[in-house]
Amino acid sequence: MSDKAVEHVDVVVVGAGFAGIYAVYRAGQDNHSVKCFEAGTEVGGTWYWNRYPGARVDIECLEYSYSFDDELQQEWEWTERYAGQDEILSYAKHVADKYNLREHMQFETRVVSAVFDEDSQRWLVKTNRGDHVSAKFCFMATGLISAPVDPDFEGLDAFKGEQYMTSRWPKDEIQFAGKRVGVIGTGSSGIQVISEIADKAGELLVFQRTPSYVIPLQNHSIDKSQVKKIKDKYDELRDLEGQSFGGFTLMHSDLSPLPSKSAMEVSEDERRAEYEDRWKSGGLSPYYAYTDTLLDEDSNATLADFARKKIRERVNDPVVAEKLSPDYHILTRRLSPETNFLEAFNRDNVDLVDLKEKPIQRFTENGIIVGDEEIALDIVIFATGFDVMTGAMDRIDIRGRESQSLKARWQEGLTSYLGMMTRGFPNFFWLNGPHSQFYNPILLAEFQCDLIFDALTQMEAEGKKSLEATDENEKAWVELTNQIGNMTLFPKSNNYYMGDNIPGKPRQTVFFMGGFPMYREQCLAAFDDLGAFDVV
Ligand code: N01
Repeated sequence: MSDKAVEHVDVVVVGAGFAGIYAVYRAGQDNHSVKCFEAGTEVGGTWYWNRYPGARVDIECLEYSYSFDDELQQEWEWTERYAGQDEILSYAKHVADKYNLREHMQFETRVVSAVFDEDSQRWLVKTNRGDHVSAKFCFMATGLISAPVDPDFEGLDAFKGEQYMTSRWPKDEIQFAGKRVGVIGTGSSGIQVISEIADKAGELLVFQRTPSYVIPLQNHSIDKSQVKKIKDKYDELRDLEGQSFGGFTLMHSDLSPLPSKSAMEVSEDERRAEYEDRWKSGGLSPYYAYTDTLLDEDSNATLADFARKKIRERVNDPVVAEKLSPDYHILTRRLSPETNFLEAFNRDNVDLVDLKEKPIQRFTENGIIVGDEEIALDIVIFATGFDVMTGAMDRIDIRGRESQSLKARWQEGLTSYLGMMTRGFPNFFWLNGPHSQFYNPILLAEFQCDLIFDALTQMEAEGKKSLEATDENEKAWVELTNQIGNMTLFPKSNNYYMGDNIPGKPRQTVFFMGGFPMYREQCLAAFDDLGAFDVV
């Protein structure tokens, strides 16, 4: 395809998920001309692509939503405590429409390269449809968990059944009735799809390599009196989110989002009661039970033992329960809130295939060979995960000063300043990306955008053109991020937080794990007067 004429804008935004939507909004508020490219046909990002049966958020919706405009917070009515994919997608569309953001967005267009031009000091962005945009500032809103790992199984081409990926689910409804359906992968996506289709498929075969720790989501219709209380004082909720580690507050319970004790400081009875309360509250509440669950192996073991006991209580067959019980440090892989996932294994039409006992050998025309047995399938669903944090940007040819490639740089080890930018790539920012705090992604995108756009305004007022991390500050940030990561238990298990699911990815934490209050403090100090940057 031949290149179109070069379009000049102030800001280019890549991706129209929640972060991209807000970046486009902020750019408009600051009177920047802006162009946003999105590969999907709609806004929504994760909630556009992951439309598999059962897809649902696990942060309460009143918190998993924008905070920037009280009118928006007040007018939107969620129907469930944890909304499903279609409702969240409707919310994203509503926001895009309310603020007339679509006029700046071009859909079904994938950015293929972003190259910094030293002469013009601008970013030249190209797409798979021949677009050619020159921008002063480049924002990557490409998602933290958005680059799927494509299935790479021997013989897959020969398989004659239907194949789907949870992360690229088709818009048409899939018929499962009477069919033999296989699901490969038992992370959060696999768990949600398995729970949803267990009673719809003729037979369901769950191919599990690593079990996940699970907890009931405890979803229910929204409690209108609770909503009224929140809406009357939304600011208080948003403040509390900002004080919490992860940007969610367990609002539908009396449990505290700000833990103050070690699990080892309390008696066994007190601890058990605390965990029981958290299981009743559901969702992500165990993350906040004690201060040291992710720091101390003994504390961690108390929660892991409790979670395994709950698995045994819910699964009838003790052999299956044992196979569904993880043995690694709990929370070092994502806890998966679910609805009736474990009960699915009590059904006659559902079987667990333990890939640790019998690994997948290859696909055939009719199904999969595990160990030396062929299992016939009509449908296979891959829920095999993502190249987390770096993957989406690595798939674009991004080149900074002296043509250095971001992907090549990151293959040597992850670099960033404040999880938003890196040296050698001036005026280039990412949202919710590598080294960002592990935090409610919608609120984090707002926080990061606000800091960056305010900085751009200040910079331009001072007649400056370029903002870039200093070498010294970047090194200190990388060191701090890795130091904190190494204080946690994450390096002690095999997980995507350390890049373990991607062969060849350098092993180091891809998230900042210091908690939002610390992250915010570091960011605010750095952006104060822009003293921490090279601004020219
Ligand atoms: O991906 P995952 P996900 N053969 O990486 C298995 C968010 N999310 O899409 O661990 C066999 O967790 C792999 O096995 P193993 C949430 O942050 C949130 O499920 O490599 N199996 C693992 O079981 C979540 O953490 C919600 O041994 C293979 C699975 O595939 C993140 O997205 C819902 C395999 C991948 O699990 C990612 O979740 C959904 C192979 N060759 C997602 N390769 C909410 O509830 C991989 N696997 C909000």
